Amino acid sequence: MTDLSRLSSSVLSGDVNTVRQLTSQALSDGIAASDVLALGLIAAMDVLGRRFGDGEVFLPDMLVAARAMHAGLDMLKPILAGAGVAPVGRVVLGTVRGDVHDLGKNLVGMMLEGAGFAVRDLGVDVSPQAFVEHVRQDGAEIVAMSALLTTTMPEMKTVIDALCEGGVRETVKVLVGGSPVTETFARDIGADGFAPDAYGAVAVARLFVAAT
Ligand code: B1M
Repeated sequence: MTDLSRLSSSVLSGDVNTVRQLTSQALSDGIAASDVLALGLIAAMDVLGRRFGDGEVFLPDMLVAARAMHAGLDMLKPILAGAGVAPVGRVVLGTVRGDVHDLGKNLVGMMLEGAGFAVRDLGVDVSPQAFVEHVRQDGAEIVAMSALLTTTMPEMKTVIDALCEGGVRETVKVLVGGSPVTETFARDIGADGFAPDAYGAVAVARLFVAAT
């Protein structure tokens, strides 16, 4: 049986080939994709965050680890996202302006796709105007924003303001998340929902479309 702690260590050391090999092996061993994700890939990021906070690792270490995590995520995506499901709603997704963290946002996108949502992923460092334009273009029912920095969280409010100014606030539900984001913060900025993780994001998005 594949040792998922070895997978975590390979992510931490940025060993892309071993990450691919162990991810594939774990799936062949019958380990659920969600366990490979949580216990192998996300676990590594938690360790990395602690080490970065303690000054034991630096930005380049985080970059190589993130690249290795992407390699594993790419292999899990087809399984986590499922296939050929009719869209149950349209989502415009992005990491807010000034923020380039995308692993959590990508997971949210994958899970939403897996739950049957059509997801327009605008990427990272997304301007408020881009959110508004794509809501209009796609006729989206949900705007989903991710922020990983305390300094970029306020951008979420700026996006909500832009949706109001653009006359589309009433047509969408706004979902926010990311490690520094809390339910209270979400309420304070006028978002419609908050989720602590990608699974929660799907649950909230389902509630949104059920209510329309
Ligand atoms: Co950065 N970074 N980083 N970083 N980085 C953090 C976030 C930090 C907590 C590290 C630390 O200090 N311990 C810290 C933020 C401190 C703060 O603001 N309080 C930090 C910092 C300071 C920075 C820089 C400022 C460092 C510098 O330049 N001095 C810089 C900022 C760059 C920028 O954005 N402008 C920076 C840069 C980077 C890298 C580019 C090197 C890299 C990102 C690579 C990439 O994403 N492609 C990076 C990384 C990897 C991290 C850590 C180590 C890991 C983040 C991650 O991917 N986690 C992180 C420490 C940590 O979080 N442990 C850290 C795994 C991911 C699956 O989890 O994104 O939290 P997460 O997503 C979760 C939930 O939050 C939730 O669901 C996901 C799980 O299911 N979620 C949502 C996320 N979005 C959601 C949206 C939803 C719902 C749920 O609804 C729409």
